[in-house]
Amino acid sequence: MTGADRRRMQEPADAAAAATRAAQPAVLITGAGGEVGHGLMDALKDDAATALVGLDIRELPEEYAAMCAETLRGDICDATLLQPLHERYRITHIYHLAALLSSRAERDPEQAHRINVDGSMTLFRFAVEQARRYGEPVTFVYPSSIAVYGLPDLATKERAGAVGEPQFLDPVTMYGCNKLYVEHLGRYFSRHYRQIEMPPPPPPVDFRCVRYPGLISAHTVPSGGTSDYAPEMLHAAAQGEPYACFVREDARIPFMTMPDAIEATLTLAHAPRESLRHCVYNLGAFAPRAEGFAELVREFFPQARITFEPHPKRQAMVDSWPADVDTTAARTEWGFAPKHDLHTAFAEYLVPAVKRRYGVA
Ligand code: AKB
Repeated sequence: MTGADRRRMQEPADAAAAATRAAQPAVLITGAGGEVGHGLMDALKDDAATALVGLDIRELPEEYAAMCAETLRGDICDATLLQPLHERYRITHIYHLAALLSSRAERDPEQAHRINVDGSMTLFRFAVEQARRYGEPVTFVYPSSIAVYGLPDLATKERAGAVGEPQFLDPVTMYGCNKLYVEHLGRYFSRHYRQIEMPPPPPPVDFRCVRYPGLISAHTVPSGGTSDYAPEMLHAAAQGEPYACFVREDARIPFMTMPDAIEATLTLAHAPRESLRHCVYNLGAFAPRAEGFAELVREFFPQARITFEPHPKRQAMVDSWPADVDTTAARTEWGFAPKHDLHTAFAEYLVPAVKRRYGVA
């Protein structure tokens, strides 16, 4: 190698080092105004070494905006929104939460594809540019979903039990198709990016993905999802309102509490790279039938008025999702260990917190 060659190789490294010195380390959260976004911001706000940058289509509530070094309001597909961040921040982690959930996505599939897929591609491009400038891959944390699965019928769902990550990947919803495709994009950017170049460039992205089950929070009621029947049932009972559940009594999918989902997402984000053998991990903590969930709600709120009035299309989506998921990979590779089972979720987290929230004795 000549001296000129050595200088040519050294220059980008020197430029990256200078840029790194000038820019502040930061975490970017898209969809920061949603329930997972709030949970992540609550958990990350005290890390003085890392700035938070929150992006959402809506204005962030003041309390959460105050946790951020910078907030961006706008469309996730708008690359110009992100452009100014390159100069100011070295983004170490992206938590890409912005998405249109499953029921909403079925009402406007084209829009869902734009937000869920094109929006993700905008973020991957942003990560590539960050990696080029700062000479380090960006840890890209992506919540996927049980919606990536598509079980063909109830008999197969019953037989399959706890489904593993590579099984039944034939989603029937636009949202599920979008999530599965972005999982593949993440694997591409972290393992095969520009593979034709010799030598191939270092991976711009360290992609880490969890497939969330239905999530239940005591503090927020989700909207636009199809697993929403469980949190809706609980929040209605706590407010003394009747609730007509949009799936059958025997409908069954996995769930976990919001605090366990936040904890798991952060644990995966910070797990040592060498311990991770997969890009995508199932998460889940309990998998009751809708009727089992209603029984527990009635146990804690004896006045609860719950009926079952299945919506055929939303029911079909839930029927296509697994009754349970196999979480062995997450448990063994990075120590996934949810604190709440179904009973402690109610007794120790959901019921005390929703009672406080709605001022119930
Ligand atoms: C939805 O219902 O769309 C989401 C999910 C299962 O990912 N909660």
